[in-house]
Amino acid sequence: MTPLLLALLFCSIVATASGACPEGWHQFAASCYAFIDAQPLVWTEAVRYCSTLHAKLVEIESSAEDNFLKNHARSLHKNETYWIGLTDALVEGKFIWQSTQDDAVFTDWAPPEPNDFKHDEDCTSLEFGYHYQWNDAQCSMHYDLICEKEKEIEGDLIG
Ligand SMILES: [Ca+2]
Ligand SMILES: [Ca+2]
Repeated sequence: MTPLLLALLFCSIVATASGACPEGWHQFAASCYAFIDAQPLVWTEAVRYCSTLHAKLVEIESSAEDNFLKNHARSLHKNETYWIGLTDALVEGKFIWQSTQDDAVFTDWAPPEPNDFKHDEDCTSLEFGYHYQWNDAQCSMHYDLICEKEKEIEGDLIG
C-alpha cells in the first residue's frame, strides 16, 4: 500500500471515529445540518431536495435545536428565510412534521403566527423578518432551506 493510500485510510478512520458531519454540514447534538441557499425552492421541492441528500427538511424538536439553527442562520448574515419540515396542509391548524407525521410539540411561532394569512399558508419557515422565529407561509414561496440528517454513528461503520 502506498503512503498516500495509507494516509487516506487513516484520515477516513479519524473522521469516522469522531462522528463528524459531512463537509459543509454543521453538527448539533446527534444531527448534521446543511443550510442550502444556492437556489430558493418552493416547499415541496425543498422536501425533495433534502431527500436527494439522504436527509429531511429540518424538524425541530427542542428549544436547544431551535436556538442552534436560529443562531447559525443569523451568523450567516444572508437575510434569508428558510423552509423547515412543518406543515398543516392536510388538516388546517394541525401542524405535523413531514417525515414522521408527528404533531409538533415544541414550536417557536412569532406572534401572531400561525395566522394562515388569506387562508393560504400551510408551510413553515424560519422567517428572517421575525429574527428566525417561525411563520406559516404560502407553500409556493421560494425560500432557502435547511436539511437535517443523523450524525453517522461510529459503530455503524467500524463494527
Ligand atoms: Ca431535529
Ligand atoms: Ca403567516
